[in-house]
Amino acid sequence: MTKRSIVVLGLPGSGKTTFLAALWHLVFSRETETKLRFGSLKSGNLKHLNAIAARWRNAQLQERTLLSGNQFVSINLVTDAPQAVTVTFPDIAGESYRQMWEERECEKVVADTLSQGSVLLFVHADDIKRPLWIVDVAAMARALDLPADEAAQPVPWKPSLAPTQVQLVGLLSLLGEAPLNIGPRRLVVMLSAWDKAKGERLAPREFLRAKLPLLSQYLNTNPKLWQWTVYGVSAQGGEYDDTQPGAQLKQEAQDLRAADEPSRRIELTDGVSTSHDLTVPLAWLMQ
Ligand SMILES: Nc1nc2c(ncn2[C@@H]2O[C@H](COP(=O)(O)OP(=O)(O)OP(=O)(O)O)[C@@H](O)[C@H]2O)c(=O)[nH]1
Ligand SMILES: [Mg+2]
Repeated sequence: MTKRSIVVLGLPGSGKTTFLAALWHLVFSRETETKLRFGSLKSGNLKHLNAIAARWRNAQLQERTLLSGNQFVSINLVTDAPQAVTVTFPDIAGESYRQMWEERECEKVVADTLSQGSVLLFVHADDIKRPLWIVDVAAMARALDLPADEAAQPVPWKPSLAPTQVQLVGLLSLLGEAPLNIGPRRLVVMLSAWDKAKGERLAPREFLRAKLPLLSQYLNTNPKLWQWTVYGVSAQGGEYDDTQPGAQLKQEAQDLRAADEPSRRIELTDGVSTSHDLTVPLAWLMQ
């Protein structure tokens, strides 16, 4: 039995829990062929996995993972070779990573997880905070008719104002330094909510280069630390319903619920081929 750990990394709201929910349904239901198959649940909170998979099947948004709600799950996944691989996936709150970047603090249990294994880095493709240019902000202020003195007020900088790519490069750099450094690692950038981004007609790698150039350049220039690839993933296949009281039900979620095999909602692409198989990036990480 080979043991592998996959660290699921991503800022708050980047699609980590949704991915785990879809993955659990996919490997457990066996509705479609997958590269890795479910062997057994090794350890962890089965109730949590079942609850997030049930929400996913019902086309309902996942609840935000709380700092106190970090979950650690180990699943035995089986490859075609008769060897089983135990994969440990933590469902860690994006808040933990936000805290790491903004406050330079990390709980011990999160640090222990980050000190092992390959990395599945989630980025919500439709929620990227871009760098702002002073000239653009000034033009916006003029367009909004803001009084000149109000528009000119400096805003004190704080880490939460940093663009997405700056925060992600900061986080990945921390993984390359003591005490988290374990030498070269494999990394998959998962551009989540790809259903919202694919209209731009860019392959995932081109999307990364165009929308997150600093992250793309950082990965390209650090081959000693990162051997990496990138996928676009739509784990939901479209928009899900919000379960907050008073929220409107969406037609798209209704259509997704009506489909026979929920696994077919899933789309994963490397820009060349597309499949429903979320285990492909995991298999790549295990090589
Ligand atoms: N359209 C679309 N939205 C998605 C998809 N996957 C995730 N999202 C949305 O992204 C948001 C965040 O998803 P979560 O899975 O809760 O993100 P998370 O990374 O676990 O967030 P934290 O628990 O706060 O760390 C939700 O509004 C999801 O509905 C997708 O495939 N398509
Ligand atoms: Mg979550």
